[in-house]
Amino acid sequence: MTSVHDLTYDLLRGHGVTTVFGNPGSNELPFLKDFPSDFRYFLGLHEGVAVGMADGYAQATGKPTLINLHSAAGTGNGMGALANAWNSHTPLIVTAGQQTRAMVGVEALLTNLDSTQLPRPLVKWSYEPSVAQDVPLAMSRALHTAALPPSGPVYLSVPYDDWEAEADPQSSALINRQVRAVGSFDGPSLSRVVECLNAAKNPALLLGPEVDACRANPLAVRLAEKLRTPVWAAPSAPRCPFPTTHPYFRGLLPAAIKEISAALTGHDLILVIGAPVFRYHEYEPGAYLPEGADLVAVTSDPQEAARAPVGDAIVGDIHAMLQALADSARQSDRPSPRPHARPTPGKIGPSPLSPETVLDVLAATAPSNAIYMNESTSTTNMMWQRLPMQEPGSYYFAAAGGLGFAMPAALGVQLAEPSRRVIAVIGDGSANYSITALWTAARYKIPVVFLILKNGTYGALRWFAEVLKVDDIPGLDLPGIDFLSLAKGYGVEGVNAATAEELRHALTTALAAPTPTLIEVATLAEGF
Ligand code: TZD
Ligand code: CA
Repeated sequence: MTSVHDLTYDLLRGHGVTTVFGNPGSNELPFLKDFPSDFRYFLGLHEGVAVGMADGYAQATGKPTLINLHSAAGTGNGMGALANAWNSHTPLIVTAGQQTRAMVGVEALLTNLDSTQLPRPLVKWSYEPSVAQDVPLAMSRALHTAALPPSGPVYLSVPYDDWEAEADPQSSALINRQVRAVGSFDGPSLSRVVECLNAAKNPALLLGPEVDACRANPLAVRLAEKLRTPVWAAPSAPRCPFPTTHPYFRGLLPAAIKEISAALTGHDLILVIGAPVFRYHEYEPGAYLPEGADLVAVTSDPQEAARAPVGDAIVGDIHAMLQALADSARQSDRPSPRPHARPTPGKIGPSPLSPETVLDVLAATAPSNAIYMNESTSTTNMMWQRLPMQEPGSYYFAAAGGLGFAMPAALGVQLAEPSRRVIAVIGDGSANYSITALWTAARYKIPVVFLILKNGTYGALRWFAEVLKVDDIPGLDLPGIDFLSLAKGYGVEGVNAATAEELRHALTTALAAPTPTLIEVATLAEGF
């Protein structure tokens, strides 16, 4: 006989899902038993780390990724990270062990009460099989559902006695099933967009994370060069869809209604690809679009299309639609957009360094194909301006703004991209939400460089307090955190860099090392 356990592993193997991120408990041991030697398990010491690692891994590979968490409490600890995964359309299969069926009714310890409700609304689908023989079908459905557009997390709760049950022999048909979504423009909708582009006097291109997620960045460059339009990254973009070094690139759009209109003034057509319209943050009411502008959005997400307050939208496969647009757009003969002014270099003064200087040193020292994880909240704009991000998959940021993403996601991205170097730029506040990621980095020798910008405060919240015109906020300062001791405690090499020269040296050494390094650098709490 084949057990539900073995058949499920065969199914996962058949889908190429042989990497598991998790944190186990007693309910999960029957799933993890006899762990096959061709599978890898990465232990996170907190569920936010397990989900964050899986999020990074899934985003960088573009493939559904399996997470195994402990019942209700484990799921709860992972929910903050799940908010980010939901917003970035990350295909995650979050599994959690349920109590054994015979004891769910009496609510024994570790029963996951209303298990399918728990992760909502941050999952596309949530399920607990009614009988053990349904587990392989449920896992198969989870794999396909997570991957189908718009991709996203799903949740599967499995009573632990199900794993040793006998599988339905017919379930083996699931192993090789393929499910695909196709969908580009039909003729009329493509012609309409192309006609709008041809008729526009001064179009603008706004690109979102989905362009990077399907590695369509070179197509975006082709389209922009044909149209000769300036290009912005969509507000709050958690990935980098266009080379930041390209002369047409204008940077990250602000995330306020009024400021977006101001930045786009003068454009009569705004083409948005692979982003919601828009991911706003600070509230500054105003017109959604500049006077006289039309907007067309292309997205894989029907909800994003439906909820946009302005413009038309077309839902389909981003890569296919961008390809069609790049092929069909007419080569414009308008003058090329003027190259965007480069930021002035940060002043190299004594310690503490300005964040601009830190980023300039980083840009000058890191390899050109480095991958940057950003969780330094007050320096996000500076990163878009100063870091050369040229290849697809060069930048990741928490898509829901939930802190605790970048340190573990850095590990997942580094595992997915062993030939590139991952540098996580982390604020001294953000570093604490998933600090145990350091242990996982050391344990599995994942050579991420963690660059901690220590300005002693929640800098972005100080800025936001000014936006909201509120004073006397308690709890915004963070004195007295010693990141070198934390690094030591978790087994990671830690080094302090006080000057630009020390930072350059520390980065060079860290980037040559086969193991992780934490670099702590004191920075000025200003510049935003
Ligand atoms: N908790 C979680 C899970 N996510 C959040 N986004 C916040 C709290 C609120 N928050 C922000 O949105 S930014 C920020 C907080 C606490 C400050 C982060 O401080 P930092 O970076 O030191 O990491 P800066 O550069 O000093 O802002
Ligand atoms: Ca800080």
